Amino acid sequence: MIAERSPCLDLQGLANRAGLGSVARKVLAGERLSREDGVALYRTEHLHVLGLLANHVRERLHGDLTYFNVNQHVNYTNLCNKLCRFCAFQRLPGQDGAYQMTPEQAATKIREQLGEPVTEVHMVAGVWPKIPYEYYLELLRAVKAARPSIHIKAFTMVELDQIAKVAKKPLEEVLPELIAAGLGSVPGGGAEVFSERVRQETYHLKLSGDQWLDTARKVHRAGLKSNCTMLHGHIETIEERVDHLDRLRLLQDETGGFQTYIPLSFHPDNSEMADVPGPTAVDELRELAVGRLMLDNIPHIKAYWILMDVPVAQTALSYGADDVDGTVVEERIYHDAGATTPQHVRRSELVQWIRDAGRIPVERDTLYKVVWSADPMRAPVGQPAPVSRSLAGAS
Ligand code: V47
Repeated sequence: MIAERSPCLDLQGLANRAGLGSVARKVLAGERLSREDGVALYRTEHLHVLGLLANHVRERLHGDLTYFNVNQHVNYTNLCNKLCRFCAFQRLPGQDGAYQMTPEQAATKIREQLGEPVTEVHMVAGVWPKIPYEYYLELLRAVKAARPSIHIKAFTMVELDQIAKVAKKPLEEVLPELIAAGLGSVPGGGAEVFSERVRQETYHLKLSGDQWLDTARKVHRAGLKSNCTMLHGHIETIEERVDHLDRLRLLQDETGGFQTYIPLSFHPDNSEMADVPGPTAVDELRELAVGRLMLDNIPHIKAYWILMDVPVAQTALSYGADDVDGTVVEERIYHDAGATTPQHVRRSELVQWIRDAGRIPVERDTLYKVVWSADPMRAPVGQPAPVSRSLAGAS
């Protein structure tokens, strides 16, 4: 059992004074929060009380353990016909900077990192209907051939929907073929905000919330784990965010297939929504904390360091987050949209960032098996990452 960090803290008293008494009672009892509770958490001015509540849950589940992985991203094409207004990465053929890697070029990216202890490739890209089904299978096979031990986490629900379309087969038939070619799990992108209003205004050509969730359901039923996300800090309302979280939570009750929730901070630069300022660091901490508290059935919350300044990601480890993502190597989606973080960090830097935040670094693989641990007693190498109590269970 993982000890809680601040057993003497009068969290209930602090929450009472912040007007969050009834929410805190549920959090301390391990009870599910309602949509109204979610709205109250977003509206509170007492960010630190919100953070303490989220930290309580984070430490109840994981103690001080904080996960990272040694990974590399490959964005195999930026060709895209979805024309999302928030996206600075997409290109049409012939536009400046448009590209599509051949499977062999993607494999070269993998071979370039053979000297590093990479365990995962994260492959997401644009959606381009002229790319044939065989390309996706070849891409998976080429990456696997370049590094047979690598776990391929690839294709958002939106890409999978497109792959099934070009395959001219139901996704249920396509998924086993992708798995046979090397697919190991699915990333969390493409969900945006499930609100139909937001979809009509910003990403109307992409999957609706129901379609995204239904695709995730099929992915989980095929035996694959996935992540889930929410793109926040643009035109969405608090109620729309709560609705999004609640719908993720309901699907997780049904399938148990989500490993990690990642709030994606909107980056406005070079997009059609460049006039929208995007979230502040305080907004990012709030988003992570509310996610930790509402998503009582999803084991991990990721502060994806690429999206936020590194000190914010470190602070987030006390606002509900227990994962910071990985070494990344090369990232296009956020850097095209103005991210100023580095693109590549070394494994040793991730370890140091986590230690500097007062937490215990644990290297995991994609499915949260422990690869290396700064505390092998609490997180034994080769074992699944410990989640100390049943996720929604009472303390
Ligand atoms: O689907 C695009 C989002 C997603 C912008 O599963 C933007 O571990 C903010 O899937 N500002 C792709 N967000 C990223 C993604 C991801 C990232 C990190 C970890 C994981 C994981 C998955 O990025 C897209 C879209 O939702 N996005 N443009 C933008 N300007």
